[in-house]
Amino acid sequence: MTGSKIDCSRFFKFLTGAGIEFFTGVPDSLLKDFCAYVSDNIGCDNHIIAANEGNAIALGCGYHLATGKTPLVYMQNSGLGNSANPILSLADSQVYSIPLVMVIGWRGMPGVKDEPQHIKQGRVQSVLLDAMEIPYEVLKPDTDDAVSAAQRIIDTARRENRPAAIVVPPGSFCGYKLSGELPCELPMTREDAIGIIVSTLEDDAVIVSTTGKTSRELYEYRHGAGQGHEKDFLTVGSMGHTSQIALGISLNTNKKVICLDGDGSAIMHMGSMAVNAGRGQGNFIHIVINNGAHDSVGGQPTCGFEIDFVTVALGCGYERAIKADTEKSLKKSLKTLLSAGEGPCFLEVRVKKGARADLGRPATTPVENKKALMEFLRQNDN
Ligand SMILES: Cc1ncc(C[n+]2csc(CCOP(=O)(O)OP(=O)(O)O)c2C)c(N)n1
Repeated sequence: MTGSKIDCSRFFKFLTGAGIEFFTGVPDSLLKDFCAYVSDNIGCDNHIIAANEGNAIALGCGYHLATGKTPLVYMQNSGLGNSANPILSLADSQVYSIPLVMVIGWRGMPGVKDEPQHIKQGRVQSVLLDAMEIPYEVLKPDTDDAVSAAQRIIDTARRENRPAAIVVPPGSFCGYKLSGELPCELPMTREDAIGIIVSTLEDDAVIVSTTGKTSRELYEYRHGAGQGHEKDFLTVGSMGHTSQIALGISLNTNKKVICLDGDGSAIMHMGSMAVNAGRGQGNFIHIVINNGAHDSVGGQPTCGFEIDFVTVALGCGYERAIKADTEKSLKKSLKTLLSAGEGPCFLEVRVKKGARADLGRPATTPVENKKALMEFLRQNDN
């Protein structure tokens, strides 16, 4: 039967029937229906949402070493960079030669409208896969076709003991909604928290905001308040690197620099917290808005609610670290941190997941954003 989309249930049943029983990766909006289906239909021991895509490749390799079986590693194509090292120096056929099946969401596919941070990645994706000598097939939006392509890729991965990839264009999978989500008691949304934070800051504070809806909500807040965007750096791509951008700015300005991070993003490159703590100064405030999820790409869970960010921050050596989960405690925490002393500070804000359905996207380009911020920093630090 020919359909116009891939049926998650049939595709998943095919994969498990073909002996693919372990799934790991970092979520992508193009794969959200498939990943939700996997979450609902396989035990959590066999589906692990990894901190970053390189970790997912390594986790899959460990699974293979212990079981001899073939893992599946899913990611957005922006995760290819994170995974290049373990693909080439661990799983590659000239190193440990490990069979694994990658499922890659094709953001920025040529001919399909997408955001600036995805355009180049989407255009060079095939070149990157070719350069890494990863055999791949692009899925067609039809279940039978997708199953045949996946079968060929699994066969290649196993026959040649190497990573091989299935590339997924936008809109390939039929819709599937994760079942059994528990209601969240937390009163604030991310957007509420952003509004409170921005309206509490000193006028000349600089904000570096993380990838996904945080940057979109910050942009809309400024717009709605009739403010310009020159004090904000929107990290539209480069997930997980926001706090290092903020650190780099903060070490070279007298202004307060606020990193608005997400839990998924902070966890993706959590090692940067150790560097922030060691090198950041009193003008650096790292705020993690923790909704326990990769909300921007479908709300898949992170371990954000299972870990204690404040303890991690204090253990790394931030001068102060506090947690807030209500409007009142957020305002109080901000007051404390904004008047704090010498060293870098940390704030975890726990919120419920979710965003407005009509949330817009920045109308300015990344280069316009960069120029305006650089001009603001230059003029105001003189
Ligand atoms: C390297 C990389 N992997 C995956 C993505 C896709 N992605 C964009 S935003 C996002 C979720 C971010 O989660 P979090 O930081 O917790 O913020 P939230 O969306 O929950 O506000 C993901 C996975 C990406 N942009 N880059």
